[in-house]
Amino acid sequence: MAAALRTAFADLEVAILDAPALQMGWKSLGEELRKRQPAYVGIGEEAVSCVEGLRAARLAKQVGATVIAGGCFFGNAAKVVLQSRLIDVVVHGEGEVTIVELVGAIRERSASVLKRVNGISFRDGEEVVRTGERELIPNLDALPMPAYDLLPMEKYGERSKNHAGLVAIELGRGCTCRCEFCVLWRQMGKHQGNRVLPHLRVKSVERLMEEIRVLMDRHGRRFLGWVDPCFNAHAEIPGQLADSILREGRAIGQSAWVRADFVLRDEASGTLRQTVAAGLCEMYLGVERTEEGNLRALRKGNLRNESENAMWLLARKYPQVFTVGSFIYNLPGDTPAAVRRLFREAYRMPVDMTFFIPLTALPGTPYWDEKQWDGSGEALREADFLLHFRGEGLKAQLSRTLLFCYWFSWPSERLKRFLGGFVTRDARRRSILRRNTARFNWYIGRTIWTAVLGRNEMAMNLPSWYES
Ligand code: B12
Ligand code: SF4
Repeated sequence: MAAALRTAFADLEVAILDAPALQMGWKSLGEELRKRQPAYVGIGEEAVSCVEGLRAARLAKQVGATVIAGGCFFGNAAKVVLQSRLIDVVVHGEGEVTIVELVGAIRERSASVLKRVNGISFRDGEEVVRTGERELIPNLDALPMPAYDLLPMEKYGERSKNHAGLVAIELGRGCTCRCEFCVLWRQMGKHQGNRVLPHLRVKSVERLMEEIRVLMDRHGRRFLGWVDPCFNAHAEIPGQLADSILREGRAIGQSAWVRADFVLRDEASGTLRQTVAAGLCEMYLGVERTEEGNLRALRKGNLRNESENAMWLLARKYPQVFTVGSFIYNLPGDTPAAVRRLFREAYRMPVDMTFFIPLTALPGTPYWDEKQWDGSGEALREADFLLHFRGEGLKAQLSRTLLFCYWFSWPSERLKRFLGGFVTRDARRRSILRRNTARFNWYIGRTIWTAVLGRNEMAMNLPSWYES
């Protein structure tokens, strides 16, 4: 979006403040805004951090900026966040074209012009106006090269042991599937009347190689974190890209979210072998559940044991790949017994690590209802995908069940991989396992300790420079 803005407006100075990367706490962020006096401030946040997003909006308002919000949270909660009066305009869906038209319209300072910008919501008096749907960008290669020069590139992965030289990069947008709980296919979906349909777009191999060359050669990046909701949704591009990476002798570490059925498909076509050879060494598989009924209800597909088969394939044929299985709990009808069973079945697979994510009523999913908005966003702090043990609700009860399982349930495959991980000759795997075990136990220890002290701290840890 920064690149799109500066390409469109030669007289607009564009900056990106990546506050966490710059270790910029609230006080210094306020000072920075006062110094720069921006005319427009754009913010985008996950639901869990929308309170922080609104806090940043307040700082921006204090310096007289027009505040624009977008992304998968604000874009799906426009009505309620606009009522806070901290946000002037919300951008829905894909941002690059809309932000350019929007800034052009704001410069003309009239609501009637704003109404002609598709893909936004804004207040007109007391009324919230939502304009027409924004068409998706048909060809992602038409996007300007990301404005890497505006980012503190050297900071990403600076102190990381296993992701040194990290950078976020996207192969495409959207997904071919439409899992019920997922906001991502909707965020980049195609609107048809009142319906949103899954829609996948990918960049060309030439364009992707151009980005990779700039990232590696100009910015010294050594690990690509693919941000795609589903990296292997397209059957050809990832494999063709891998061929190009290998042809240029550029093998580079990579991580990606992938679907199990596509892993199996890509093994059959030879694509998987190529992507792993080009450096894909960390794969996150959304397994979600092991029972057919729940997979069907979640519209996940993979009803024929594809997830387990993909995990076995990766473990046997590509042992250099670190695998993470993500599972969903807190479904209607879940009980501690069902979650204990899910845990055991999850570890029937040879998986290196698991995430158990509670079904969360995120804006943009059918589970969200505007009435859940509490006026500040504080209640959404629970939307952090982490275990929450306090209270008597089902989620807390199931979180405690999972904690118990993590500590005391050791199906043979889990024990084998856990112990094997500590003595393996694969230094990266050993290091990831050690660090994750330490982090997990630290998180649990901290949660228990704060509960003993009677304090109600946020589940996510805040850095020491947070308020500074
Ligand atoms: C990379 C990533 C991270 C990285 C970010 C590092 C980095 N520097 O890139 C890390 C690992 C830190 C991270 C952490 C977390 N993440 Co995360 N993350 C992602 C991921 C995979 C990619 C984001 C991305 O770059 N997308 C690509 C861009 C192009 O798409 P986009 O963000 O949608 O942006 C476009 C539009 O939405 C719009 N837009 C977006 N923002 C804005 C702002 C303005 C002003 C405008 C006009 C438009 C606009 O325009 C953009 C271009 O078209 C997404 C899933 C996904 N694929 O999107 C999850 C995702 C955003 N994360 C999620 C979560 C839950 C988390 C964590 C809570 C997990 C945890 N427990 O640790 C934390 C929270 C961090 C925090 N806020 O404190 C959820 C958020 C759900 C929600 N609706 O709230 C997502 C959607 C994943 C999911 N499965 O649902 N994450
Ligand atoms: S496969 Fe993944 S990205 Fe695609 S709809 Fe399902 S959960 Fe979302």
